[in-house]
Amino acid sequence: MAISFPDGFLWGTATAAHQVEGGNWNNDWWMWEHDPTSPCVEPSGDTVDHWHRYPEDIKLLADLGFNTYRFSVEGSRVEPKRNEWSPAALDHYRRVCAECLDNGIQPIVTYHHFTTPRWVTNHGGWEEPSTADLFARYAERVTGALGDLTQWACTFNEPNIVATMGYLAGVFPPGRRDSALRRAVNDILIDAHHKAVHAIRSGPGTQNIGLTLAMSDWQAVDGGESRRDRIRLNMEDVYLEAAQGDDFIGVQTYSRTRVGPDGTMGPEGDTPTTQMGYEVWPEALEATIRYATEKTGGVPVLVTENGIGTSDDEQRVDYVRRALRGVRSCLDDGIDIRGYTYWSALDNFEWALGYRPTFGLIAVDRETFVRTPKPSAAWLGQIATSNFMED
Ligand code: GCO
Repeated sequence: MAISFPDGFLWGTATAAHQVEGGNWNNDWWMWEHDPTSPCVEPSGDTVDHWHRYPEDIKLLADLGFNTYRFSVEGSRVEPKRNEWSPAALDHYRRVCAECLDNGIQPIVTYHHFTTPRWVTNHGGWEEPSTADLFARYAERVTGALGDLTQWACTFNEPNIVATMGYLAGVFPPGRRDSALRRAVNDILIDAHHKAVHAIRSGPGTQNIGLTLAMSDWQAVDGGESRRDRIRLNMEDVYLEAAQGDDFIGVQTYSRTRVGPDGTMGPEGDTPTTQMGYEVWPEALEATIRYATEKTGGVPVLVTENGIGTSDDEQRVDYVRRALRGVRSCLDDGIDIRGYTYWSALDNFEWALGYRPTFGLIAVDRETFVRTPKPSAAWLGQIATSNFMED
């Protein structure tokens, strides 16, 4: 049986500047990677040298059949010091957008994907309310340079992860563990999002503007409902509410999380797990698309990330197939889904876990930088080209 997708459906892959470009030494993550007290297993270094090799990568993605590519702009390159803007860096990202368009690919630009310039961190980072205004200025600059070439803008990638991992769990910079502070950071990030939406809308081009959210299929177990709802409130609900009125909501889903009366529980019984330790649970995508739609009051969905860290490429195909069935079932119920971007285009730097997890459709030799597409790349590219999935 073949499953079809709507005309004009966006099919793509995603990356983030710090995870693929290499040499992003002027941001908080680079400092964190080199801090012996952080949980990082290794530094990012050159990553996969996408900074220089983006033409080859974009061409490869186009040849595979994709019609969109989501990437992020590195703020520490664009504004390396307060009020010192880099026209060369902006020009670089303009060339990336142009390269996409020349290859028949719609760029989806993320303005902030986890990394924050060092000078912003010194200014107080995301605990400092005025950082929201600095971010709006930055959004205005980036839009001034790229707006006429782009139609899709994500202000923040997973602000809920920035707040939760950085200010509650302490595993992302700045390594804090303070639940009141985490809620304050949520508010500042939401303020920054709204200000950036306004700045992007005021600039050149016509953008679909939204934020992307790390979502999970939060499942209550043994009476864990109220605990589950409390966790989800500060993790997802406050952001979904803030996204009402946006042009889209970026759904990013990898697995489910079970919650009992005492809190989150690990994987169940013999459910297989991924390199990240998550349960292999691709059905979570359908559940989270439905939840995002309900909580935003029907804001259109773009699946901005979904994927699996695995060394078994057949398992990757199976995972995506099951996830796409869920997308189809949401479409059947009239939910407005604009596209699907797989995380990730390339094997890359997975934050504190370094280069161990392999999410990519394309493997990279980190000595020679040679790219080798995996069978899953051709499989998903074929779906992208035909807008059909054989199931
Ligand atoms: C995120 C980020 C990506 C990750 C991916 C795999 O969702 O956390 O957008 O940078 O690499 O999710 O964990």
